[in-house]
Amino acid sequence: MSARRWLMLAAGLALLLAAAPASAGNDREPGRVVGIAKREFTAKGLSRLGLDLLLETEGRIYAVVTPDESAALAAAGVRFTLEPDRFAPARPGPVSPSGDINGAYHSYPEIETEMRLLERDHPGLARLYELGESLEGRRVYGLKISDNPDQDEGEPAVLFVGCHHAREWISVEVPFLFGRYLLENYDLDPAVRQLVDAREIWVIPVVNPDGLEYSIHVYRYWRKNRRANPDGSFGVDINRNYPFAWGTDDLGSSAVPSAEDYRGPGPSSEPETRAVEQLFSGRDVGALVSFHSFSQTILYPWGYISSPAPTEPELRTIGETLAGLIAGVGGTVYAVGQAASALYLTNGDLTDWTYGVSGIPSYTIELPPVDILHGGFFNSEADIAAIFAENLPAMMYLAGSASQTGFRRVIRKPELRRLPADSPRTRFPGKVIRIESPDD
Ligand code: 0X9
Ligand code: CA
Ligand code: ZN
Repeated sequence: MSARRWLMLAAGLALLLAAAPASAGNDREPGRVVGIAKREFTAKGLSRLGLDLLLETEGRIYAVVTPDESAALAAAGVRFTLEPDRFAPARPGPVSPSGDINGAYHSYPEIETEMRLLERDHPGLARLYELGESLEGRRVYGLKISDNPDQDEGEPAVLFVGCHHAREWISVEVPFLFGRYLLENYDLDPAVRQLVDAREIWVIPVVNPDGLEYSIHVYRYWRKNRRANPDGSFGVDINRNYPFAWGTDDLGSSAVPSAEDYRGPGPSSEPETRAVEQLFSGRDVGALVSFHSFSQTILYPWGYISSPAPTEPELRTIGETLAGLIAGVGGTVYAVGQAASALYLTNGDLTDWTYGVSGIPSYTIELPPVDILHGGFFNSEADIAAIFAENLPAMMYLAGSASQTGFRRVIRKPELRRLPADSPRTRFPGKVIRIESPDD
């Protein structure tokens, strides 16, 4: 299922799940999501209200409103529906021991803590870098895993990136767990040791920290970052913002700010995009995986045109090898194909950019489930370990084979900011989490 087809179903699904109880014990009262007919929205000039617009689909506009705003809508006689903003998991999993609203999944502060612990516990192998800062001031972290991590040993770098899209929570877990696995098994498994010694493995579990927090605390289906657009809507699709074939047409991305695939006002306009770019541009990267969900598909460039990439046979062969390794673990089938034809046209996505500027094998892996009937963006907490396990051999293989395949070159070499051990954690600006309890 493509994201677009999913969008068509989203409103219907929301109604279907409306009866599901919100997770118990929430201590915050975020804004409510309302749906308003587009005709009424336009006729009554509601764009002037500056509501936090989420998306427009099937003739309705969805927005997040504060209690004051919903009272104002009601007073103005606007007909709106109250949409559920959080849903129970599609498949029952164990209740999270922590009782967090995102359960076993990592929120931004949780992943920040974990990344720092990994560096602290494996000082000979791991270094944590701040690649950039999100719009709301959260760090985009990159963890470098290699022997002699303070030295540039000229080893091919391999990047594993997650969470371009806020609601794709499983895409945070897989790269993070891969980093942890390498560090915890370095002394135990010769294959891990060999790999880590010969490579620089970089994991960036959360490219879009502001969106992730918004998806956890306000609106589960949030996709983009949290850019305040001039038309009152929010968000740029970071995976349409990279500077290769950016905005070449309106099929692969949208120029409309409220659209789910809004490409932004210009290439690399978003700090989250630039954070990934500066890591990539400064290193001799040999391969890259950008994790997304869902549909169990391994996609390779091009996404912006349907004609084959210059090294299409190699991209396909490696992709099929990855799929074979995944299926070998527990039988899960991931389809393989060129992004533009197997999925849909995209322009400005990460993998077209990395392939376009350096020719390296670049993959988008759409993690499980296979379709919306199996949960869509909602993986059970119990499935995290299995989804990581089935992807592990493929990640090991790609990292191991990354070498002189592309026409690789270092584009520019910016200095990355190493985090001093005593640097404070990200301070939250408090903008993203709406705490508006009517009782206050
Ligand atoms: O649309 C996307 O950005 C990705 N799919 S998702 O449903 N997770 O949003 C796919 C990107 C595929 N890459 C290319 N087409 N180049
Ligand atoms: Ca090294
Ligand atoms: Zn995605």
